Amino acid sequence: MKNELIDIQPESVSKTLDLTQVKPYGDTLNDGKVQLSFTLPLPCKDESIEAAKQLMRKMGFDNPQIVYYKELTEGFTFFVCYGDSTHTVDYTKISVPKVESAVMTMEETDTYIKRNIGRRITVIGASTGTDAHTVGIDAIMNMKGYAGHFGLERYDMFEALNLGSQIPNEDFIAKAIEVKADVLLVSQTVTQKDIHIKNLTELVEMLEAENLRHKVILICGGPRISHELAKELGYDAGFSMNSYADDVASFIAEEMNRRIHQS
Ligand code: B12
Repeated sequence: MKNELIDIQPESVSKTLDLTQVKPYGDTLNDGKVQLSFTLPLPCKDESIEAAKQLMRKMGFDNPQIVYYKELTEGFTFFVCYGDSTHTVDYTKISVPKVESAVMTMEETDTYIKRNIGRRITVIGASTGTDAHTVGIDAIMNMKGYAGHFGLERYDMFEALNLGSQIPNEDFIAKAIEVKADVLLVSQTVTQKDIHIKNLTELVEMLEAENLRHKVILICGGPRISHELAKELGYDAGFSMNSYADDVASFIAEEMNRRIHQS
């Protein structure tokens, strides 16, 4: 099966790699080796180690090995295990929805906005709800940037306002109205008990109630956010790990241009 992936693999791999049956790689191709860790609500004893191994087999791992275990607290044991995956996936059948925009440099985006929008774009961002994680939204917005990518505050054509973390949705919307924001950036890191879904959905509902949803570009991001999830929740785009201000800035510029020419 010809695939662009094959072109980047060394010949020794591309000759033997079957993209319709991909499995994890450890020491040798197709050995299926996996390392995983979990905690069982069991005391630290031999029967619990056996329970962990049986669980591994039920999860589809051959040759389960417990390579480390430790009592976390009375009645709870943490395990690090190795096993050989018996499952494979068909890579050729996978298609993942992605943000469809060409990524421009900061200078190119500024020029694009000057030419096509003709004014500065106001962006506000925050980690909303109870989420206290600021590093993600800072990475996208801060002047000094992240991993060699300047944040939106550095761009000539963005007016960027970072509200920080733990911002209730109502305060976020009030500020968006006050500064006449064109774009809302929401960061969500904590996903325990699906709290991110609740926060993100609530924001969309509140924007709709204020008749604002269609007037703004609404973007969310975070380590467990995908573009697909973002769209499902009523956002224009979602960005996950390894995304930078360049990606977001390019999307905003192109989306605003598209909307101007649509109306
Ligand atoms: C630092 C940290 C903290 C710090 C945060 C300090 C701060 N000022 O931010 C403190 C100590 C406060 C903290 C607290 C907690 N944390 Co914490 N924390 C982390 C840690 C170690 C790093 C997160 C981070 O900064 N990543 C770096 C940034 C750059 O990555 P990022 O957020 O993914 O951002 C990138 C993309 O996702 C994207 N992006 C992110 N946001 C946005 C927004 C937009 C609009 C766009 C376009 C893109 C975008 O772009 C960024 C750049 O590429 C992670 C573990 C880890 N190693 O990841 C745990 C982690 C996130 N924390 C976790 C937890 C559970 C908590 C607590 C609940 C712990 C507790 N029981 O108290 C509390 C929650 C507090 C709260 N109310 O939110 C869990 C979350 C699990 C989950 N999925 O829910 C993690 C994964 C640790 C773990 N393995 O359990 N935490």
